[in-house]
Amino acid sequence: EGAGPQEYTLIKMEVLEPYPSILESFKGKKVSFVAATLRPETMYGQTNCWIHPDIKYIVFETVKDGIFISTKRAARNMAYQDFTERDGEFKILQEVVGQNLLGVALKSPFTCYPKIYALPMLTIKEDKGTGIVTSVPSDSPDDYAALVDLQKKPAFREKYGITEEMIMPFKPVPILEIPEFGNLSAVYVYDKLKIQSQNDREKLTQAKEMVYLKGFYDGVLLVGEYKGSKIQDVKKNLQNKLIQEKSAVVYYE
Ligand code: A2H
Repeated sequence: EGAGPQEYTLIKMEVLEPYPSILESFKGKKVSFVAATLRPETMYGQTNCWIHPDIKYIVFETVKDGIFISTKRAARNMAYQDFTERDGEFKILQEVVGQNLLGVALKSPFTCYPKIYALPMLTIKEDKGTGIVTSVPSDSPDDYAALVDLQKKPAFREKYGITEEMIMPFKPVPILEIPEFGNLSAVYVYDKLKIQSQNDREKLTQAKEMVYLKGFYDGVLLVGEYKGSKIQDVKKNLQNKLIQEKSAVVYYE
């Protein structure tokens, strides 16, 4: 990893009723899955949330933002960044294995889909961010590959109790135009490199490199209040907007 700390935007994905039985004791309280992203300007294109079925997550209380779900490791980091009452301390309200969070309905900022679902992704790393990822299949090759896996493999869906209604209506949304790659850049590189699945790691790394730099320097927003602007000029403004409306917070690790 690089020299200094990495800044992430933590997106608060709010759990919608009905709460899954595992979260029943939090009924009536605001509970958010928190997802670490480097790309706050892409939140218009969220179609779902990614959870690793085998990772252990915890439920804990923050001072200003309600109840969060993340890995314990991320909670500890947050406790040193003024998220909790006492520096470095956090109280585990509950532990929950990812599998039990799959299929949960969520409300997330900026996306055109009023309700999105928590779905399984097997390449999530336990030691990065919160262990929860927000999915933007239009612009993230990893997200697009994982979504296609679920769409074309019924056995994979069924193993985790994921229904068609949680996946099929959620098409990638054109939110950024990138010269040469068009307005669904992740779909373009996925097809171009003939990526087969979320486990196609080499090609996915190549795909990410292809879209990332080009997107950052030449990408133009197609939606929202900064429609027509270059990403590099408005990325910070969009992060600030999410923070001001209390849909996101800044987090370092
Ligand atoms: B990004 P870096 Cl549109 N395991 O957000 C695997 N991936 C994780 C993760 C974890 N524990 N935590 C965060 N991430 C993802 C948006 C996005 C992202 C787009 C395009 C590229 C992209 C929507 N998903 O990331 O290793 C999150 O996905 C390309 C790398 O710190 C986060 O930003 O560089 C990014 O990886 C952080 O990865």
